Amino acid sequence: MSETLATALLHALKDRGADRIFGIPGDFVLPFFRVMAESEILPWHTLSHEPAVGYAADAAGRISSTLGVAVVTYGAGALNMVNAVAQAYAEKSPLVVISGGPGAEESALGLGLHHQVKTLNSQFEIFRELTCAQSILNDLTTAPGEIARILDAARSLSRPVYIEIPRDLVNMPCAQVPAFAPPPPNHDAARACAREVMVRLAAAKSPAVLVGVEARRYGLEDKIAGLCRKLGISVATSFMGRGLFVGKDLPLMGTYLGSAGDENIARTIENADCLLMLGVIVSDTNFGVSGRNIDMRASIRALDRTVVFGHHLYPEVSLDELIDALTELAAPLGHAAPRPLRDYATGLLEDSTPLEPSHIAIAINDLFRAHGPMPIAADIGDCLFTALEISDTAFVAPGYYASMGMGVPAGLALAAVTGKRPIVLVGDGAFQMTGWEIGNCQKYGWAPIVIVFNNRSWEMLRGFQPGQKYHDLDDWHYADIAPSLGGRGMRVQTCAELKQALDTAMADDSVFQLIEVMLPRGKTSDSLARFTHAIREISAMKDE
Ligand code: S1T
Ligand code: MG
Repeated sequence: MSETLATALLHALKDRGADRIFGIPGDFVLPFFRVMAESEILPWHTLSHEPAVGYAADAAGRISSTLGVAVVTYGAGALNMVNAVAQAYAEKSPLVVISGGPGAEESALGLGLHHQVKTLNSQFEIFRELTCAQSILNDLTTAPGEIARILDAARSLSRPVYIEIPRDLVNMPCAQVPAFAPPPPNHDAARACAREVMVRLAAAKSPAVLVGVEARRYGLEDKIAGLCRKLGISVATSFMGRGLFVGKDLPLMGTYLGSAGDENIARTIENADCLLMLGVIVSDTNFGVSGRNIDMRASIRALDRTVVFGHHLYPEVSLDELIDALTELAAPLGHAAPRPLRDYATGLLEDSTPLEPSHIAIAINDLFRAHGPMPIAADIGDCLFTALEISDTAFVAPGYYASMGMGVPAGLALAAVTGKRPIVLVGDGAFQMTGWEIGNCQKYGWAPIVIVFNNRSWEMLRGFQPGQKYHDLDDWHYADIAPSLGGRGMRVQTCAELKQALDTAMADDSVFQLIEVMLPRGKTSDSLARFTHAIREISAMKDE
């Protein structure tokens, strides 16, 4: 099949599992955008602002353990997406950034080009800091190999990558891109490593397993569930790992959130005398509120293709290979059956009780009981902590880099990728950033249920720093805006009104449903209250 540079890139994305593209055109990327649209190699969606394009493409990759793809123009487009790509890097999401770029002739004019920053290479240099591999495809003979190198890095390292495609080469003939070539297996090292892990687990009195985002990024949830069943020891997910193992046969304890979360889980993880961490990002949000510092020397950390034991490590052992080698060796470790799952509150009273955040979690738990679980996208803010009180379901949220604005775009991506109706949990502050993207639902027939936690505040910040007026936001009446964006809006104040609004929303999947939940300033979910209390305790101890 004769390829052009554009079709070779699009076919290579599809061959490596990319499911769709999110983008916004601009003159430097119009030639590529046209091929993307007319070739129909991958479905594509345009949104309204590049931060949302980055968030949606990132979420599309996360929810299906594959590559997310964002296509933007040079300068104003790509640089508008820097924060979303940074988030993808920090949270190990394999987001492919494709930016149009200036052609050879115009680059040689010696004029400053529109959308150019300092030099024509500035954008490339900026993205070098946010990605694990980068290339400007300005040589058609090397382009196929370059595309393979970049996309394979995204797949293997599960980090964002950057490709700049000069607009004058888009339709030039180009050879096919070689098929995905994963790094060569390292079976001996994986087996040696697995033997050492098993020796340590068998010698431990209270071993435990903590699972993080790499389990999803590399599609290993089934394998890890099978390993944990064989070992028969307690398993929890990290905060970032919320939403893993949904529907899998695994006695999962729940999400570890230190002293801000379930104390059973905190005790099991923090007192483990051998903690096996599989794909866990060692970050402050995953461990920052630990009741006691987890002794990392007694832990085994498999992340970023390296397995670290205290003071020595096994390099170049993929999580996949380690799990396979462990599963071969694993046998029951003779511990008591892992503790059962936490049960989640249900039975919201349909009365005139004024709403508080935790009521939203109960109402959604009731909804899932009646209609089955729905995928959830959560933004940053109390909505993310409220989500910890919701029963397990497919879940996407920026729990580490913690940029606001991902909730609604991620919800659109969940609708597009899963074909299921998602629930979006978003605070009023975050909704003011990217909430308007729900106006794009009508052209794609998406009908998320968007729950806006309207506390007229940047409430999470008020918890860290009480008493400042700048945490107050005005009441923008978001429900009233919904119809002009193509959906339905309902504003609720009481538990009965919330229940009614959710029933109404479930009954109409023809358009998006925005439920604006009025919440008092100063009142947060139980989970966030524990989190900010723990943060204040820890900083108070440091000040002593
Ligand atoms: N800007 C962006 C893009 N991301 C952020 N995380 C912040 C600023 C800082 C920040 C928070 S939480 C928060 C801000 C501004 C307030 C969120 O307000 P809202 O969405 O209404 O949620 P809630 O009222 O439930 O807090 C984190 C700590 O960095
Ligand atoms: Mg708020």
